[in-house]
Amino acid sequence: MKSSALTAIFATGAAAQSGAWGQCGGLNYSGSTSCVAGYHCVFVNDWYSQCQPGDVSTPTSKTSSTAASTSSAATSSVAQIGPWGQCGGSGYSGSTVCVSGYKCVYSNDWFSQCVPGDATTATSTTLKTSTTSAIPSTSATSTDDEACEATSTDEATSVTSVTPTTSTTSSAPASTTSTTPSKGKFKWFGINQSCAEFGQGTYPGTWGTHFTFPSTSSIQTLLNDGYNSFRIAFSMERLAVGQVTAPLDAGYLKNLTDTVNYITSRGAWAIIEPHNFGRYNGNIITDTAAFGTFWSNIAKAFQSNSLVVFDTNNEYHDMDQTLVFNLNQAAITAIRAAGATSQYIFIEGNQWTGAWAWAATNQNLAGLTDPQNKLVYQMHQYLDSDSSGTHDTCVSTTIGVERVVSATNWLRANGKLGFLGEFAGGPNDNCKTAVTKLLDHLRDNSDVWTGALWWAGGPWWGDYMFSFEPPSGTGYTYYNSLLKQYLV
Ligand SMILES: *[C@@H]1O[C@H](CO)[C@@H](O)[C@H](O)[C@H]1NC(C)=O
Ligand SMILES: *[C@@H]1O[C@H](CO)[C@@H](O)[C@H](O)[C@H]1NC(C)=O
Ligand SMILES: CC(=O)N[C@H]1CO[C@H](CO)[C@@H](O)[C@@H]1O
Repeated sequence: MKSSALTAIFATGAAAQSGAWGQCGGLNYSGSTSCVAGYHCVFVNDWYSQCQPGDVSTPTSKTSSTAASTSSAATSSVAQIGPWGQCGGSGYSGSTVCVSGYKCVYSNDWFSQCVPGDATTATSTTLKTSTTSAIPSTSATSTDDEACEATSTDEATSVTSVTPTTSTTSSAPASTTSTTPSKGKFKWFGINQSCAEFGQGTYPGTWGTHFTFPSTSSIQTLLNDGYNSFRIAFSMERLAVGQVTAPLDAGYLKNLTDTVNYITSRGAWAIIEPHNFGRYNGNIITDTAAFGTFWSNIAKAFQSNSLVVFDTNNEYHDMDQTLVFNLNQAAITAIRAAGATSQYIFIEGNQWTGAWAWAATNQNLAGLTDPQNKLVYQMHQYLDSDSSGTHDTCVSTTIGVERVVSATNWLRANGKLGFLGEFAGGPNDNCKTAVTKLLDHLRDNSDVWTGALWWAGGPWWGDYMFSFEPPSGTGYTYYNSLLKQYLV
């Protein structure tokens, strides 16, 4: 285990101190009740107090009687870190010893964590941080695929109502600073819907040739299966023709709106997403004011529909990190200023919004502000060797968990909510287990993970290995019964 070398350093300290986010109090807790510099002990509940950022001299209102009652334990020579506390990592100077029943497990170079388990059976889960994320070729513009169906709202034959479970447990406001993992239900769970963004590079292109819209009959099948969330990809270049600030194209907007309304009128969520990678016509968008105008125009169009979720852009990458912040903030500010105040806004980050890279890349996005406090951080994670989602093989059965755990920790440490907006696995046992473990991890941490979406459905996927298009898509036939176990 990588972090064990740190133990020696710490054991020399006379009065042990708990590390960042470590336990520092609670019933039956026998470790140190003082925190390392820059952190103070905050009462969470009777069983758990935690070292959180802040000065010791500014105690929070609820100073624990319980934490104080255990102060006699401060005599122990080696502090022990409580459940889910940090126990190692580059730059970390706290204790590397976990309380009984927990063991210190390497998450990544910056973070090791006390997880349930016997300390003697050390698992060295070496995180494979893939450094490349290949550009996906969504160029499957198979114009001749007769699986393609046009959006037609009159296909709405079986109007099975899907009750959107707005369970209060999982819809906590973004400001909630959760400190301990909790298992609950997802708020959003569903399928990406492709095709309106197809034909990339041909703008505006021709409906039915270069692009189409998701099939409402397929969406209905997925609604019947119980999915409650659909992420609809579209092209900025088709909605705002010629320039980012252009008034929205009436025809494309109508088709997008028809798809959205089909979904939301049945009580499900429609996440609308410019599939643009932070670019317009292939050029990085640098005019944040223009980007704000674009989002203002969209927000006005969907202002009254609170089941719409605004997803600022798909997978920023190879961009200045401050620009990624500024584009997201411009979108948030413009959406609210346009009067769309009830909707959630999904933030995406740099490095293809990859969960595996999030903590190391997108720290500045923790500073985004929303007057409505309804931001959710959307990340993507694939399970193949380069995290690109272009292979049907998965690295291992644990790769999904290994790649997202640092993001889980980031969300909790920053008091944010996350959402896994894209994931998938090939149709094989290895991937199936990896997907299962990944979803279990998200659900076991549903205090910070609000849900997930499979990539992807859409009428033009043909025999694409991940196609979730009913009735015969490869992903749909192989994974539907598994995914249904995670329905909200
Ligand atoms: C905590 O202490 C009480 C009283 O000693 C005991 O009954 C209980 O089992 C302990 N709980 C744990 C989780 O150790
Ligand atoms: C919108 O969809 C209709 C079919 O429902 C199609 O005829 C039309 O060309 C589409 N327009 C655009 C811009 O997508
Ligand atoms: C599996 C797959 O193709 N996933 C892609 C989903 O869409 C985004 C944007 O096109 C890609 O980055 C993903 O790789």
